[in-house]
Amino acid sequence: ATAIHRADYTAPAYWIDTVELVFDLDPAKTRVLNKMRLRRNGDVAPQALRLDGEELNLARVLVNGQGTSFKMDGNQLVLENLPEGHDAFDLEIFTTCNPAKNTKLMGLYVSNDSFFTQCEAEGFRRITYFLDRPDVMASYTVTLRADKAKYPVLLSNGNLVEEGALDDGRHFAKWVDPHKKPCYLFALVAGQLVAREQRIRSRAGKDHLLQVFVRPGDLDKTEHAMNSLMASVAWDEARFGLPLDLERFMIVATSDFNMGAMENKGLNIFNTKYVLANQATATDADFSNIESVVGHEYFHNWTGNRVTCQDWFQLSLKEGLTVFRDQEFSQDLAGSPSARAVKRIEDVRVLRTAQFPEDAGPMAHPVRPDSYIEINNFYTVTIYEKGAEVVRMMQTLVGRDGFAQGMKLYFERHDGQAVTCDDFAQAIADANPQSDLARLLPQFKRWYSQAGTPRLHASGQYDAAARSYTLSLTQSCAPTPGQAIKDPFVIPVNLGLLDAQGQALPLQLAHWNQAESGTRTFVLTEASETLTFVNVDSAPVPSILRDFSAPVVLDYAYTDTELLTLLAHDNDPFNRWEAGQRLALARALKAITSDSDLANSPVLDEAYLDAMRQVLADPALDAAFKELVLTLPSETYLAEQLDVVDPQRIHAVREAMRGQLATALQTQWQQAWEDNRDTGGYQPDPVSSGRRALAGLALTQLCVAARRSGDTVWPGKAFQRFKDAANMTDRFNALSALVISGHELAAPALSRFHALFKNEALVIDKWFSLQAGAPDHGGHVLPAVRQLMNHPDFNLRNPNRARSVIFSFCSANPGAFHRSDAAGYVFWADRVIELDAINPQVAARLARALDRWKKLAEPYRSAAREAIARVAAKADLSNDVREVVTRALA
Ligand code: BAL
Ligand code: ZN
Repeated sequence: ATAIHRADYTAPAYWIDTVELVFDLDPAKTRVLNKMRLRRNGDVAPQALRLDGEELNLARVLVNGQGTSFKMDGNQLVLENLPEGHDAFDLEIFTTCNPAKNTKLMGLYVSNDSFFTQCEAEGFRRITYFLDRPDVMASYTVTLRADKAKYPVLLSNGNLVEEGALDDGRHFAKWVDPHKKPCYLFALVAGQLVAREQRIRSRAGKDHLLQVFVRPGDLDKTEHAMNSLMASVAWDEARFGLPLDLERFMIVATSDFNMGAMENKGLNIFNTKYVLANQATATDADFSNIESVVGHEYFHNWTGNRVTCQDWFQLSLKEGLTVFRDQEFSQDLAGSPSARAVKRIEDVRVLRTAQFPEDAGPMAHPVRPDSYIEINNFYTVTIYEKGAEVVRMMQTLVGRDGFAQGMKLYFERHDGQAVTCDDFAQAIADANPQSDLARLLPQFKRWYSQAGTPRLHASGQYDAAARSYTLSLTQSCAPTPGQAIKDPFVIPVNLGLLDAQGQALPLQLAHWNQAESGTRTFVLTEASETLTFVNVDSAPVPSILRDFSAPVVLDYAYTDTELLTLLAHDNDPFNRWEAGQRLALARALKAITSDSDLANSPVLDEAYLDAMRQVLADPALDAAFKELVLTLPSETYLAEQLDVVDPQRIHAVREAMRGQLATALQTQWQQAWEDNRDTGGYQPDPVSSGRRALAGLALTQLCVAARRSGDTVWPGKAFQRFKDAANMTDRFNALSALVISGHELAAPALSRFHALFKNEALVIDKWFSLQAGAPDHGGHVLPAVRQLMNHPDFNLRNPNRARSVIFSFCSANPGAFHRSDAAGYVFWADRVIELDAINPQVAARLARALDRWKKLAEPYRSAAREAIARVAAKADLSNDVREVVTRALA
């Protein structure tokens, strides 16, 4: 496989104006008749038409109704004898494919006896020969024909214009999409489905039909998805003036899906995980994920579908922007400043534990990559989450209203087009000509072109005599593969100053005429800059990067006293939480890098424990916030702070910290449990879900403390709670408390849980995942995982199930995965190879689990390298896995 380079982009040699597709749906042999109207692109030198196709059987090609010569060049169908000149011509292609055998879940496939499609990025070529690239936008008419009894529901994009009966018990439906679209947004669904329906009238007075299709029996789990969809429609109109542009908007859920969901025009196809929820089967986290994914896919209707990407290098144009929009949506729905901050902290946690490692590893790539081998490998946290941070920084630089103006200009300029990240940034800047963004645009765009996480080094000096405080800021960014030197970024740094008592100090720079209290944004553009604040009455504690105003690592040598002040008083909740994390991090790193005996030298000191006691007992703080502060930095996050990683030491230290926190705060945990255990009738709102989260953490900690002391009361209470719980969140938290604390009651609870939910696939995923992700006690997890793979409910072909067992172990359980006997890595290599033969996209995700192998201490490092090399030595790997392992070994 060869790399594709962004610099090689050329416009298509042909345009496809209309597409008429007729499908005769049959699991083993589906016939696809594709009639297109094409014309040459006059801007490009005359050349053959090269259509992409994959795993298709070609039966017929007609040009203007006549047979024609053609040849195959690899996977491309090449037509050289096409009509000359610029008149449009008809091209008719008849192919068949085998959806039942399609285990890659790209293109047209069968799941639970229904047909689904997934075309992004390059799945449409598995349905018919086509110019499978996002800058070719066509009008689609789609006719579906199938057996009526087996496939009573026939759906495609747009509006249903005709339906009726055919011979032999078959029927048909004809759909016309009123909007032009790239083929990656094509979709069809056929099967036995039922729908929750909702009619809505928009602000603009238009009527729409919203539908959520699921398998019969799941209808009672669709209310939340429908509510989320209605909220999304209302939000996009209110915040950005973007209305729903379709009479009908459909969501369909399938249990076999590579991704979370897909924004096909008017016919979103979702992983069931992000649709189905009721209080008995779904947790608060599920409810919240559904809200944001439903929002995300809906928001793509404008950011992605109305304006799409010129080429796949621009993927973040739609993904970064749409993640930013779904984050803002969730924050706006959350309401209170505290609930907004909780959402922000959760988003930053994802960025720092998943994207920062990616940016520092072998797969590091800019938000707008310059090359790829397999585009499926670039649906990454960098494109999505870092891309969203880049958009967020633009909003910070132009203000919320300025950003809305920029969006307006973007759509005025580009509606109906396939464009680039540059076009987006230009529109936001042009709508705000006086802004820092407009002034600094070329430099700002380094966020698109340079990979790697910048480090922001800050140091402060107070001059009591001059009543001035000097803050020096220096930025740097380590090399990433293919990019040795980085130029300075534009870094918006939100700043505040506190005095020693935690009171906000006015901020006045020497050249600013006015002092301001609260937060000011300083825009760092040079490698190093110094700020001098005047009229500062006492030595300040700086609160830097408030609300995480840029995706950077902040180095500042905070003292404990300073961090305790910030934790207790900062009025920026993000930095308040961050101070607590820094206190824990410093202690963890000290213990990890020493060879102290953890049994005899406690990791946590009284100052830290007391600060945590105060947080837990503080009546002014929300439960959700307390839960975040009391949650220790993850093992993955701890590993990222170290040059050499001993995963077992990290695991042991973190477990020791957890145990200490459990025991030392027992009284407060009990109080937190008592105060929050009963949240009344179930509502998935931020306040009650925060209370359930804190109660859940408290119960786990009480069980952990009990394990240390030998007490059986709390495990008994957890078991009781597990049995009595009125909702899945409380039930699952109680089950987790038993599993995490390693209590013997975990086993009967797990069997009972399985028996209760054996018919609920998504709940059984949780059951698998909890066991594969459990803290390792003496190496028990890997054998348990092997057993789980032999469980009758395990199915490697179902991505959710594969993820629930294999990914939960390899990617989310470092303490169990990184074994000194290398058995975890052997297991990983076997699974990557096994999965690759079934579903390369899922296999390549799993392959990423060893991205950071070079940081590992021996013996892990050599063993990991050997495992990766074993995978790489396999001759018939997919491009997906080959690209990941080749880069890992480079
Ligand atoms: N476009 C792929 C799925 C998503 O990001 O919405
Ligand atoms: Zn998306």
